Amino acid sequence: NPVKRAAKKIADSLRDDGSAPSDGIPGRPGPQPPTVAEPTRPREPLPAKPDQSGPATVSPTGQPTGADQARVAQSGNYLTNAQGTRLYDTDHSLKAGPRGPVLLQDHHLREKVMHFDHERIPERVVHARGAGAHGVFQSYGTAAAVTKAGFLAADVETPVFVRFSTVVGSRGSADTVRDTRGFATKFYTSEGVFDLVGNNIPVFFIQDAIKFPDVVHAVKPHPDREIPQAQSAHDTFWDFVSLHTEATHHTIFFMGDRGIPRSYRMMEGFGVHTFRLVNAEGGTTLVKFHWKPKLGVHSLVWDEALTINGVDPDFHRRDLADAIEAGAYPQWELGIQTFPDTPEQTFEGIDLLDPTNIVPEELAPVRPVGLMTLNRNPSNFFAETEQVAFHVGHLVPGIDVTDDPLLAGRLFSYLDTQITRLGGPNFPQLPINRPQAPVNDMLRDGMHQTAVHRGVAPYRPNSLDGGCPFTAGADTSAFIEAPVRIPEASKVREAPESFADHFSQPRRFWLSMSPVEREHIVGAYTFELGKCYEQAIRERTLQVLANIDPELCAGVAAGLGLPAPEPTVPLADVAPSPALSQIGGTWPVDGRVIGILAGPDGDLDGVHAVRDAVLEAGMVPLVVAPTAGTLGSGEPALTVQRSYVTARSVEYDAVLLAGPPAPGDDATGARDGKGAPAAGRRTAADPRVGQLLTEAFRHGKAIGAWAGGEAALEAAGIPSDAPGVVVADSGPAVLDQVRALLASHRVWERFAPA
Ligand code: HDD
Repeated sequence: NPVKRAAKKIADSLRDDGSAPSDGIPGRPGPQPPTVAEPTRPREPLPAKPDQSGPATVSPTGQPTGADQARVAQSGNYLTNAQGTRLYDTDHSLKAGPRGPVLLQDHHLREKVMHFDHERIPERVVHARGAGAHGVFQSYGTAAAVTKAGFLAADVETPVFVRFSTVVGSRGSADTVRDTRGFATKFYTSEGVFDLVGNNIPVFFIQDAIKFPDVVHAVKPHPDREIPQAQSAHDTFWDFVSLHTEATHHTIFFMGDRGIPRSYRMMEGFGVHTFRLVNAEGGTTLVKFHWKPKLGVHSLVWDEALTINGVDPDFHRRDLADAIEAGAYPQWELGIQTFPDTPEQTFEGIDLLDPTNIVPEELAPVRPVGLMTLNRNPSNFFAETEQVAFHVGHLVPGIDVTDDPLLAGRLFSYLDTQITRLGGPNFPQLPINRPQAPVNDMLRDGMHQTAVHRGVAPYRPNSLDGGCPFTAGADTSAFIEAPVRIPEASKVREAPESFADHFSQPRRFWLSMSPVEREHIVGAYTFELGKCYEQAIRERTLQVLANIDPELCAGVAAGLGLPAPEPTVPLADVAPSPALSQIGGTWPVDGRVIGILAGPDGDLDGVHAVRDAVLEAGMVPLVVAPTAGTLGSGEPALTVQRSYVTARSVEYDAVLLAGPPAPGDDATGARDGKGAPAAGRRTAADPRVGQLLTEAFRHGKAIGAWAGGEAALEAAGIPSDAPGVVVADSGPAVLDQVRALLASHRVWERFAPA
């Protein structure tokens, strides 16, 4: 009888084990198993038992499977279905005859359409539009005294992935809208992943995370019509920030030029909150993180940003990818401002737990601790840039959080949001999120589990897996929270009194701006409020501006045709922080784009020479001509990168005219006797050249001309002795001077207030 045989087999095996009751009846006392104490020393997890194994890592046909599959997702010569079965047709559904009904048994059709139906995942609720890049972080070791973080020790190289983003717009919105930019960095350190999830603005709209849904609901499109897209210029945003005045500092920052960066490569980044560093002796220091771009901090001008939104909505994304592809790797230094970790957690009277505050660099200098270089573009936008999941709670030993109430809420939100966005709790297993340190957690199962865990005891304490995994200690790189003393207190829903000053820091920002930057800020507020319908919102915002500075308020009030109110608080007596201004220095010109306008009659040898010199200087030359194709017959012929149809000045940092280019479609007449455009007026004759030049001039860009190019300037009404306009004998001579102008980013004199 097979049942009896099986029962005897089980009974025998139990007896062999010594664990069966003496009389074979379960529950009766008998010989007990040897006691297994919980092991006390770490060792590798037990090897899999002989009958335990996950999927083979190499299939019988030699194909990697399992974990390696992620790296070889597209391999082999033949189209297959998702199960690896080769397909002979992917263009026709399986039908009963060519005109017959489609058959339900067509698995390929169902699989293909099912997968397509689910290709989109929910976009990020904020920061939906972004662009990413891989790189390395090289530490200088200068932070070693204040933190034991391994990746900040001397001369350690750590892989990184960075995602830049706008905040408000959806995934398909334009890059150059006025907005804060996200600057999130994932460090794949040997002690686990550290995420620095920052912005290009050093302060935030709110002091407490409980207000985040409010500020985001206010800035997102109106719920009834879902307009405007990716804009703060509407009633609900200004309604909120004029009532919730702790937003004033962040708002003036992004009404300033930082709201429209020239490039992701030319933005600062900030950790915003104060964090806590812990050193090898357990000593703690408060810290603010800063990213300083090697190329300087530069912005667009508003009119330029508006044009780019239409002409090239992917402007920032393209700029980043092109620069990396061309080898012009963007670089940032990571810097720290450090403050003594006193019980008050203030520095020079500034509350360090209030994320609407900066500490001026003049009071606490930013000390460089390492260099980040972005040197590799993602190979798949979705797999990497879209699926990357950042979290302020991804910390490593040596870096800890503070009690900033905004940070506390973020520590919850970033884990939570990924459950919806990435479909379950196993998002850390996605290739872009995988730590590069060994992972030995006790998290199991769940949606999209791709790990094939071994062992039987994902719990602690255990004896069955030899007690593994073991917990580490301070000497074995464990993350141990700094034992910060919590002052005795009652539970309250309150902010500290020190959070109540909403105007002195915005005033410092305003006073730190140059006249040109102030003019831009006045223009930005005037534009945004001009887009609001509610008069009460405009008036209330003017009151906020009056509390920052009367000149700012008067400028905006004049633009809105409203009276400027008097301040309702005493104007703060604060010193400016020159480090906040973007104007006044000179920076490298790497990766700057030079448009070179030429026609067949232009000085093509000169264009060749200038092109070479531009490349030599690490900049990007783009030859612009009336039509696409090539220019001239010389060897090598000049490839035209932009025709008059596709060229707009907003793409270039400077424009050069290499003699009179031939006309495109001459729209304005000016013909000679044979119907051809009149010599010398040819360049001028094409309205698109005129538009390109006047735009570039208006946007404060350097313009250069030689070999007759001056005629086009004259026709466009641009005086050849205007600031930033260079006329010389040869292309290279022009380029030399233009290059010097580019080092200051723009020809600022052109914006001088009247
Ligand atoms: Fe946030 C995304 C930066 C406050 C909730 N945030 C997100 C990203 C950046 C920031 C750069 C995009 C990350 C990426 O590229 O995937 N956020 C900040 C900064 C803040 C801040 C600098 C203040 C100092 N955020 C903040 C608060 C909350 C959130 C107070 C919620 C209480 N943030 C989120 C989020 C997002 C996010 C909803 C959306 C997608 C994601 O997290 O992964 O959880």
